[in-house]
Amino acid sequence: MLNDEQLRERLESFQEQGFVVFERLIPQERIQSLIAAMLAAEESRGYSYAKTSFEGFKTVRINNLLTYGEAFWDVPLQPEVLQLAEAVLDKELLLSSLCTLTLGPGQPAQPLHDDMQQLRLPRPRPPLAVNAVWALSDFTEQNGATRIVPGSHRYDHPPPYGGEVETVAATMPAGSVMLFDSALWHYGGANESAERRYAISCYYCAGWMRQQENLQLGIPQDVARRFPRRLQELCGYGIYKGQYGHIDNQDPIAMLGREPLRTTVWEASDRAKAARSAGKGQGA
Ligand SMILES: O=C(O)CCC(=O)C(=O)O
Repeated sequence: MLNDEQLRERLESFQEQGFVVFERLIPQERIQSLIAAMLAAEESRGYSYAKTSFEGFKTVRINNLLTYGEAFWDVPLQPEVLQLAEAVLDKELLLSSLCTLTLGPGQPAQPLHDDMQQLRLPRPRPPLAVNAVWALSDFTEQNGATRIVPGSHRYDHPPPYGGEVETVAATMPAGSVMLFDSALWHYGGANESAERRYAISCYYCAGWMRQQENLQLGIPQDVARRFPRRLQELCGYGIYKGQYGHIDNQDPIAMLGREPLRTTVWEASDRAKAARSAGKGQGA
């Protein structure tokens, strides 16, 4: 975990530049086990490439990744990454999507975009989502390291989709994780190497937003029941600010057989009222 000073530094850098890189965060054995799990997932799906230019005709993207085995369950829970994402959004953030980004040789550059291109919200704006790109290969200029425009999350306009602008390649050694604000202008680079570029995108969003993947319906409940509690909460089994996401005033985590801890704002306000009255009674 980051200490207070490290967290403050990272947060300031994230706010200023729109991104932060944690270098060599993931140990070699973990990288290998994730790649092995990704290959097994690909095999189970018949090694199919994506079908749009945005996703990449020579790219394998496996969505709903938590359903492909326990090897992926720790990814959204990686302590330093989650700690920074929580500091940027808040502790009631959600996992928005988890998918592989395996760029095959010959994959052209992705169109320039930001990660909220469909939501035409005013800019600049407070961060609404944070993408954590896990580099499981060395990210190089040649193999398609993500290309970014540092500071562009503060621009007052969105990127011209697919436009040509000056970018820098987010080169980083395997095992590094780059977190960036969803408003940052970026795209996946072209893979001009002979090797695949392995990566995972772990995308978090504010707890009140609709998630990009429908994780409550997309992950079978018997699978979600086996997740650690924090992962269940990240997938949407929780109540944001005691109000958003409740089921008949109950914390939805009860559906997974867990003890509900969160109460709704209405219950909380009655309790606070009762406590205030009890306090007055004692004082009288
Ligand atoms: O593959 C990459 O490096 C970036 C992918 C990306 O930005 C996206 O799919 O939104």
